[in-house]
Amino acid sequence: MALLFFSEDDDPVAWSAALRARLPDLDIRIWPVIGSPDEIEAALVWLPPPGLLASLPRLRAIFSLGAGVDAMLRDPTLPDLPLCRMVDPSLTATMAEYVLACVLWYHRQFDLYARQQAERRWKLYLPAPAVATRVGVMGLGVLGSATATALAAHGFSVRGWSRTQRDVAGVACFAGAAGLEAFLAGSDILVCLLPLTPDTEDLLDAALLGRLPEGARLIQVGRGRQLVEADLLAALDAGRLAHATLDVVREEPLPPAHPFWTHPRIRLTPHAASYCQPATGAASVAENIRRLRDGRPLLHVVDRRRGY
Ligand code: NDP
Ligand code: OXD
Repeated sequence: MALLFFSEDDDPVAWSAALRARLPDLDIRIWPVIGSPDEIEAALVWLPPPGLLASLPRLRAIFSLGAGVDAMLRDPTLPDLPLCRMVDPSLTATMAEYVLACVLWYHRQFDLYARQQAERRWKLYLPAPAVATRVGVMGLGVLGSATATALAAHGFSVRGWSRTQRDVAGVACFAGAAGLEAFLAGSDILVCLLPLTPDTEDLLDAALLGRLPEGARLIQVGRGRQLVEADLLAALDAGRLAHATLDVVREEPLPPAHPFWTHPRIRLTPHAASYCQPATGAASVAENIRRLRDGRPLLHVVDRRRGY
């Protein structure tokens, strides 16, 4: 079986080595040197150009190098084959670490102190205990539940929101439209870890941000298209929101003239919150290749009707 590898962000050499360590006979074709397209039966990809997967006549399964598959699902030519998303301990651990770091930064008022430094002001605010900071995590899936658990372990008061009711130890769980208002009302720091679907596109708008407590902070690590950017700017400029950390934006890379670059209450990272290490990620891909060869059910198959 030949596997196509396509990614402009991931290291094909490291991935090939990690996969061959588990499947020594695997024939890996790294784009654009793919040989005969009709020999390729599986594809391991991140942001493949639309039409690439449809050009492989004997393709049987698609493995995503990322957890979110929204970009692939937007390709109208995407073959109707099992699409498996990435579930990997390093992706999960780095996301929990990133969000914990951001929450700690807000909890210890580093955003306030950064503004004070710019004004040459020296004023102490006594630190509050972690339990006094209420963090709301939108999305309680693989990444959201691990992140909420890490925040709770640090002592924060954590709540989570999902489509269906979840049960995460140490986390107050809310679900669906009925639970959203109460969830938001108790989120001093809102973390978005939702997949991008028709239901979550533009979800973070003026109405939603207006339901957060006055002076709340936002950590956006889901997908850029979930946030109405003009509504965030309005909420920050009106003082309704105190600050936002954005790892994902509607257009990546962020265009040079975009107001986010210089906004004093926005901190940006370049879609860097979490990363799947080949050394660990290859284990789940190799397992799925074994299952594909043996005709067994694949792991982490996306439900295309739900969009995640
Ligand atoms: P999962 O599929 O495991 O979890 C998704 C969660 O979102 C579930 O709890 C689901 O609810 C909830 N959800 C989905 N739709 C809705 C909705 N309409 N209303 C309420 N809740 C909803 O995904 P992961 O945790 O693995 O990944 C989440 C997202 O994180 C990815 O799709 C990607 O966009 C983003 N991501 C960002 C990265 C970065 O570096 N910035 C890196 C990796 C991922 P339910 O439990 O009921 O199904
Ligand atoms: C992902 C990402 O979805 O890195 O894995 O955004």
